[in-house]
Amino acid sequence: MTATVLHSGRARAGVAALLAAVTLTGTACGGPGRPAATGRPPAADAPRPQTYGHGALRSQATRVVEVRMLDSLRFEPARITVQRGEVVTFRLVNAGHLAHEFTIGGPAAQELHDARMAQMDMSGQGQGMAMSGGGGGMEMKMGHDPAHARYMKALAARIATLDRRAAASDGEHVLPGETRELTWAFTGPELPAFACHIPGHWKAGMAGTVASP
Ligand SMILES: [Cu+2]
Repeated sequence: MTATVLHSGRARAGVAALLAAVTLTGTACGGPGRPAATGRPPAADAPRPQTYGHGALRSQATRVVEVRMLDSLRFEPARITVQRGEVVTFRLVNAGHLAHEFTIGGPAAQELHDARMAQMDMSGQGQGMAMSGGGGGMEMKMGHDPAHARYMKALAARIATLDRRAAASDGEHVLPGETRELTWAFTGPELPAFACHIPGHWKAGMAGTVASP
């Protein structure tokens, strides 16, 4: 029930957030040649711009940073310092009883992942994955609601738009009690952020920043 309420709030904020994300991304990417002018979406396997860096192999990392994922919907630490060009392995420790995830990337990638998670969740596909471990399954009560249909259509359009603009990103789901790793090369001109996109978590503040020393 709580998560449904959060979704409604997020839906209302959606248009403003989308406009903000698109504007930010257009600026941050500096127009590195995504073929938006053709009106044709890029191929699904087209390489993403590496504006914020890219995923890397564990063997390339020179440092391991442990990030704990807490049921208070916070990362600990929530601010990480990296050198430009550094390759870091994040050891993601879910120390709580809720499922969490860790997505690293720029603003459009974060918006895109959040919208995809909402789409899965609202269409009923994501219940097992997103809600496992919490004991509080999402209740789906909006199946034949025209407002829900409009929301889903707007969400799909938003995802298509963001998908054309998002730079490279990477993510890991971490179930309660699990530890997973994700390696990222901070080689881009911009530094990414990180966030948890289990429905409601990002909006509740489960996000972190990356800064240079
Ligand atoms: Cu989370």
